[in-house]
Amino acid sequence: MRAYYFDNAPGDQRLLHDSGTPVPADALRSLGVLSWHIPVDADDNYIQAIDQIARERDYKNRDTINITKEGLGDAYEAKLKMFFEEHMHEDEEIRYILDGSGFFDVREHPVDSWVRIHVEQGDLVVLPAGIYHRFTLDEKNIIKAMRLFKDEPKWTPLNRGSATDENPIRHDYLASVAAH
Ligand code: KMT
Ligand code: NI
Repeated sequence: MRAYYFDNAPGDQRLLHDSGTPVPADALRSLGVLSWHIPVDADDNYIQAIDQIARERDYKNRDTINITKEGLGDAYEAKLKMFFEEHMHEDEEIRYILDGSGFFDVREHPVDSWVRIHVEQGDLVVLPAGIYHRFTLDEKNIIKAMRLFKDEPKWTPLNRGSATDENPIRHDYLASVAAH
């Protein structure tokens, strides 16, 4: 996993858009973004590592999502568009990348710069509830991810606007960032 400031240049969202300025792991952590690298191995050892983190963090459920033309069918274009709208969720967004790659862009509070996180196979990322973010495939156009969650996930994307700015979960998030 590699993180850097997004260059804000126009053009295909699937390109790197690397400004050349890296964002170190501790800066990501202070935004509440957690990450691990757990290689996907043929022996299925990675499952045990995932199970352990899931136990520690109380993620009781999981499923997998296949973001490809075949995996999403007719919903493909609409889903990709939705993923790339700036939004928040009232729950953590937890993704373990089983195959392929993509970009999570997260807003760095308080300056509101986009930090681009390139996730690849074996990366486990936790975006905190309330963080503004978006997702896109990269040029490989394929990602397969395990989604972990506690109970019934509240994954409805709440697009950024005056309502999300006043959402209590957003307020809790901002308080947690300020406390760092
Ligand atoms: C989401 O909610 O944005 C997604 O599930 C897409 C990314 S999964 C790697
Ligand atoms: Ni999201």
